[in-house]
Amino acid sequence: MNYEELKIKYQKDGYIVLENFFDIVFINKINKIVNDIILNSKNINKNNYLYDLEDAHLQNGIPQVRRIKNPVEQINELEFVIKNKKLLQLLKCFLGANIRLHHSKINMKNPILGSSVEWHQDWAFYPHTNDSVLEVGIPLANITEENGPMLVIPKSHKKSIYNHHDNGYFCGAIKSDDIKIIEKKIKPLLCNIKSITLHHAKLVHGSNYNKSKFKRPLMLLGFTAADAWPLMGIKDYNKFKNNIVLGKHINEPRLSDNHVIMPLPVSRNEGSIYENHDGDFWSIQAKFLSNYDSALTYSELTNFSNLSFVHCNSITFGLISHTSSLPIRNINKLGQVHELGLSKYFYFTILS
Ligand SMILES: O=C(O)CCC(=O)C(=O)O
Repeated sequence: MNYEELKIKYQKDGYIVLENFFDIVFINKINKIVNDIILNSKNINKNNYLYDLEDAHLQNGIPQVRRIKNPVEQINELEFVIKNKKLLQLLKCFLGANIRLHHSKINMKNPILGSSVEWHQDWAFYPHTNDSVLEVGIPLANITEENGPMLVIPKSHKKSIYNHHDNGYFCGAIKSDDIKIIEKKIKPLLCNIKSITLHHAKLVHGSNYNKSKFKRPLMLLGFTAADAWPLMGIKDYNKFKNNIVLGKHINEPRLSDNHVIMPLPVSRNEGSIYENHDGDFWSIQAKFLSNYDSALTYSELTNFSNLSFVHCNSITFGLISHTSSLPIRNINKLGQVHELGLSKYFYFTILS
């Protein structure tokens, strides 16, 4: 397919995947720099301007970086990525002759721990005066079903702009009631290293946690047409001007008819998309045992406990409801796990 045909596909579906776009030398160069950034995270123990850390960071001395923030803007050696001629040529076809870098990030998605990303539209985070806004994905490893590929809802960029608020505050995630309707047509963006993905800022997307033994680093670069101006304003005008990667700065924003819900007021615990949900959560698992005389054991429940308290954020209470009349063995080793077994029901029955 030539770029014009790809553009038609992108306009129709809201995303495209291009296999073998870069050569391996280009990707290896990025990976070498990224590995050094990860190694340097050994010196820090809380989130800062560059690092968004998993809760398990430095447990057993192992760095667990969730996201590298604005790497291209902050690490000079990575500038070559946004200067790549082939990439700029492709973007020119999609966004026109004048293009601005909006942001960059690398989501590391480490084995087992790598966090999921809730369903969202990038447009909800950074609405602009027009929707010539997209994000490029550069996988820094092969992306498979198991390691938490980005999931997209094809054609959703042409439908609604969803509310990304929780209790009146912007939380960066679509409400679960809305998701029940849109989640039906999920498409995982599986691709090999050297590929590139493009998705429209209004496309609904998210991703699961990494179930594999392999990390899934994904570099994401947000670009806009230079005449798309951010509705949330410009903090640093010089930086805004300097972020032009192709063509020239344009001081006359193009206005187009778009539905916008402002990402305001900001979340009370302002942080990345991984952290913005307010309040805390419970995790619940129901276990049916045909023999109610056999007790559930610690080893049968370690996955539940790990997923709840190591992998997820903000889960404060884990509940196992089961059909054994005996208590769970060694439940105290499972963290904040509590049980509601048959003995409790018998107790309620006798009392009532
Ligand atoms: O890392 C992913 O799989 C999804 C990334 C994403 O949508 C985001 O960071 O906004």
